[in-house]
Amino acid sequence: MKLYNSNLSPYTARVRLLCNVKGLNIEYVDPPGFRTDAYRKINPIGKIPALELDDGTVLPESEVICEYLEDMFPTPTLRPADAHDRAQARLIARMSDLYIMPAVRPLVFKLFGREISPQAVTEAIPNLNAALKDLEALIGEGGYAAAKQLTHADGALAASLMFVTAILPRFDVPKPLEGYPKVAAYWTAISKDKHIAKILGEMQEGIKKAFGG
Ligand SMILES: N[C@@H](CCC(=O)N[C@@H](CS)C(=O)NCC(=O)O)C(=O)O
Repeated sequence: MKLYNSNLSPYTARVRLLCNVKGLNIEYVDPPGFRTDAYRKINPIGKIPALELDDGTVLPESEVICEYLEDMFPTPTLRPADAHDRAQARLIARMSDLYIMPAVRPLVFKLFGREISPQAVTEAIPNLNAALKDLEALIGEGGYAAAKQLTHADGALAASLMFVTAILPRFDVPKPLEGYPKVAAYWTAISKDKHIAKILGEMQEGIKKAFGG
């Protein structure tokens, strides 16, 4: 199998977490540009990640790819056994995808020099604070996002928080997790998990390469 990947991307990082934990033999390749005609022929959405299966089928969307890898390669698993814990893991992964990442995205686009409205940039930090406030109320305690064990939610959330803590200081918010003690404690604890540390290190390299610092 082949993963269209970039070390910078939090969405690809969460897929690499599963590949690493499961010991999967997956080739990582650069896409031929984003949203280009050449890449849309491979993945019509034009974004990374996309997983190309051995029969040529291509799966877009990080969540879908993670679920597929869990279904196909169930051992070891990042899905908690208990249904309630699974729901909590899915909830945190969705909060990351639906609220945290969309709040940070305009700032990332701005750093990339993309055309982005001043209003979107102005609204980004309040939107992010609203998302972090909600996360503070729902995040698991004990060092993991859910279930007191490493789950696929940690791939999603830790990668998002890597973006938050690396990007916000470039917009005069040096400590973006200040004011969210449970989220900050989670971030400190999860960064020490060896599988998470690996994907965060790769993201850090990608961020440095793209934006310097
Ligand atoms: N919902 C998608 C989001 C993927 C995404 O936005 N990927 C970014 C890289 S971090 C991308 O490919 N962006 C290209 C673009 O927007 O032009 C997922 O979970 O896979």
